[in-house]
Amino acid sequence: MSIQHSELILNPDGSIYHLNLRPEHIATDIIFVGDQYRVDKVTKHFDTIEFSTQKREFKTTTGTYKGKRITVISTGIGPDNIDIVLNELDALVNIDLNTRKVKENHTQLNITRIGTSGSLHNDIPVDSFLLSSHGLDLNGLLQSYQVDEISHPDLEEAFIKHTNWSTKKSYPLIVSNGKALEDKLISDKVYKGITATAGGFYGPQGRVLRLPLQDPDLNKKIDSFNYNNNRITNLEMETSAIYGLAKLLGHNAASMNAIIANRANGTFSEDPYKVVNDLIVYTLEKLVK
Ligand code: R1P
Repeated sequence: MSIQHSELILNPDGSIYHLNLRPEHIATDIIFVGDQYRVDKVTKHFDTIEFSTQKREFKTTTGTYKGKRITVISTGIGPDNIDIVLNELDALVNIDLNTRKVKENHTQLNITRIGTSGSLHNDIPVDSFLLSSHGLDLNGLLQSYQVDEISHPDLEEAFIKHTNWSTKKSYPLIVSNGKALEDKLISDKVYKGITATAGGFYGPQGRVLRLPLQDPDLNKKIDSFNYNNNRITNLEMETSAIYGLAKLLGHNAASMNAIIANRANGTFSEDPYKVVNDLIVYTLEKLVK
């Protein structure tokens, strides 16, 4: 069955709607960054650049690092953008854009996020690196899909009980990373834990400026959650969406976090650009090993 023009939208040049990309523009190894200006901070390390484009917040550059073809793409902020980026990247490799039919042979992408994040624990300090073992979906995006096969019911139920999670909020789905990519990226320099992914920066991450929170104690409860030595280490805004959609679409994903804030002791990195640049170099080196 071919996919309708209203569902799979192409631009006049045949590129996919939001990303402005055609299949030949992307590698199978992909790095996601949030900030569009971070794309150049990754690709400045490349040996060659073959292609670059930008539409809205989605800037894409493809080139090689130590001979390996890699695409770097900025996703902007939040899980809603991840829905666009992952579905469109998958369409570029797994749907024939001419016939609009799903290809018989599946292509797997390796997707590594290099992002910033806030630690929830005193013992995970600012300026450290953290790899997300799982994404905890606090934002509800994944509930639009059939997620039973990728969920972790025991962990999720324990989290709901521990936090007295409001039934008015979406179900907190927990999704694991792509193990093959974790094995490539992990080392004793990197903390590991469950990353909670919020759908906003202020209230959804427990920050109060002028608006009172539905549950003012939620961050403390998240901090004290421990189930069979699984603890929730950090908060950001993309990882669960990346992990969930990658799993559902058959791709490998890992999220690397530069810890720039510590929400437990109120500290913020004195040089957040340095830890991000260090994480970029670390991740590129691991990807080519
Ligand atoms: C919020 O300031 C943004 O920073 C974090 C959050 O996930 C959110 O996207 O990551 P990035 O620095 O990768 O964008």
